[in-house]
Amino acid sequence: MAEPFYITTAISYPNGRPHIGHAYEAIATDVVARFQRMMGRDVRFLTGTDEHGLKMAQTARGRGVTPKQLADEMSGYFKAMDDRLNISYDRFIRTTDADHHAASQALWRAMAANGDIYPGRYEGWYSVRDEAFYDEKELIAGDGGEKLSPQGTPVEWTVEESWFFRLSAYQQKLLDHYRANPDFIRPESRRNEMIAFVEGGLSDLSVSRTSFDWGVRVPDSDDHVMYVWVDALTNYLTGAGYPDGDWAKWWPADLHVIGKDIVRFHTVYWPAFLLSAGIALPKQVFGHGFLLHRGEKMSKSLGNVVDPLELAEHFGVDALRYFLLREVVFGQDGSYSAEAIVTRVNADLANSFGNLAQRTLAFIAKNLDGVVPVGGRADPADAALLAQVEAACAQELPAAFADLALAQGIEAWMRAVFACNQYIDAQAPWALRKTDPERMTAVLATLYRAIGDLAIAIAPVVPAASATLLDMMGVAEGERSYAALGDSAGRHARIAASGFRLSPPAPVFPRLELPTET
Ligand code: ME8
Repeated sequence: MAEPFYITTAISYPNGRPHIGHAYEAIATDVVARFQRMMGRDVRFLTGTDEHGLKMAQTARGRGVTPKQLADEMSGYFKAMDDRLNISYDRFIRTTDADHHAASQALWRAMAANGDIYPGRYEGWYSVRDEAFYDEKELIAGDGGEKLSPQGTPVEWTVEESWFFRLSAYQQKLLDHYRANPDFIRPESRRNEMIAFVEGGLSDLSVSRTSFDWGVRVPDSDDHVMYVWVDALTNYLTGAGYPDGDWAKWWPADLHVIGKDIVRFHTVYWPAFLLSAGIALPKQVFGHGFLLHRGEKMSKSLGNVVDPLELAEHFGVDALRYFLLREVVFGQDGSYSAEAIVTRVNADLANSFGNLAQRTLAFIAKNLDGVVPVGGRADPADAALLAQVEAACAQELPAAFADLALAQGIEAWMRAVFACNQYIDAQAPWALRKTDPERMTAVLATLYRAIGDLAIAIAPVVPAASATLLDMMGVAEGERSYAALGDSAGRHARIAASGFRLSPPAPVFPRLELPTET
C-alpha cells in the first residue's frame, strides 16, 4: 500500500479575481504533489476558497450582491485558473460547503469540551483586509500618523461580545513543539520569527463575531458566527474527511503550503486549536515568499496586477510554471516580468532541452525511418553521460524536491541538459552517419535514453510538455516514475523491441517572444 501524502494550499479569499501570487502558490504546491505521486506516494491535494468573514461581506455589499453570490462568481474564477494551470487538486473546497460547516462545528465543540472557549467582550484593533486582530503594541504609524497593522493595512477599533479561545495556555506547548520539530515551520527565517512572536507572550484570541452573520454558526450560540480564521483553518480537516469517515488516513497533513503573510495563523493559532481538540499537528508548514512585479509589490493602484491567465495564454502554461519554479527560490520573494520569462524559458527550455530533443528525434525520424537505435559501438563517453544524467534525474532532483529546494532541483536537471548538449556537439552524430554508422547508432541510443530520463524527471514542473515528449518517444505510462529512472536501459530495450516508430516530432518547447505593446 502506497504511503499517503496530504498536501494543501492556502484557501484564497474570493473577494476579487485571482492574481499571479495565487497562481504561484497553486503551481508550486502542484509541483510538490505531482513529484510525490511520481515518488509512489498516495497523494491527496486540497485547494479552494475562503468565503466567510467581514472582507467578503463588505465587498459584496459594495457591489450590491449577497456574499454568497460574490463567492459563487469569484470562486469559479479560482477554480478555472487552477484547471487552466494544470493544477492536479483532488478537491476544490469552498468554506460554504455543508461538510465544512459540520467540521468547523465539530472542532469548536472539541475545543469547548477541553475548557478552552469562554465568553467575553472584545475591545481592540481589527484589520478587515487581513481579517486579523492586533495588539496595540504591534501597530505601526501610517504617513498621516494613522494607525496601521504590521502589514500596513487599515485597522478599526472594535468592541463586541465574543467567545474567546484560551491561546495563552498554549505558549509553552507551542515553543516545545517548535523545538522538538525543527522542520515544523520552514523556511528557517519564518521559524525564527514565530519563535520570537510566541516568546513575546500570547493573548487569548477572540474567536467569534456578533456584528455580522456571514460565517459558520457557533454551536449552541446562534447569534455568533466563528471568526473567519477558525473556520478557514479547519478546511484542512474537512478536506481529510473530519469528523466522520476515514480522515485518519490523511491526517496529520504532511505539508501546508502558504504565503509568508499568514504564517502566524498556521503555526500559532492552528496548532493551538488542534492541541486543544486533541488532534495531531500537521507535519510541516512552508511559508513561501511573495511575487513582485518588476521588484514592486502588486497593487490595483499601481496598475500592475497581472492576470495569470493572460500570462498563460501568451507564454504557455508549462513555460509559466517552469519560470516561476526555476527563477523564484522557494521561500524567498521573487520578481517577474515578461522579459525575464522570455529570457529564462528560451535559454533553458527552447534552446537547451527543447533543442536537444528536437535535434535528436528529428534526426532519427528522418534518417533512420523513425526506428529507435539500439546497440552500436560504445565509447566511455556514453556511459559517463548516462551516469551523469541518471544522477541528476534519479538522485539530485528528487532529493532537492523532497526538501522543497525546488529551484535547486531544476538547476541540477539543467546541468544534465547542458551535459547532453556538450555530448551531442562533441560526438556530432550527423557527421558519423557517413563515416561511422556503428558509432552513430550508439550516440543516438545514448541520447534517446538521456532525453527520456530528463523528460520524466522534469514532469512535475512541465507536465503537459513532458507527457507530449514521452508519448512521442513511446515511453509507457508505467515507466514515468522516479523509481523507474534507474532502468533506462530496460526502458530503451522495451521501446525498441515493441517495434515503435518515431514520427517527425513537433517542437515541444517553442521559442517565446515578448508581447507587443497594445
Ligand atoms: O490569506 N505572492 O487568502 P489570500 C505570492 N484566505 N503569494 C501571495 C501573494 C503574492 N503577491 N499574495 C497573496 C488568505 N499570496 C486566506 C488564507 S488559509 C486557511 C486562509 C498568497 O487570498 C497568500 O500568502 O489573501 C496566501 O497563501 C494565498 O496567496 C491566498 O491569499
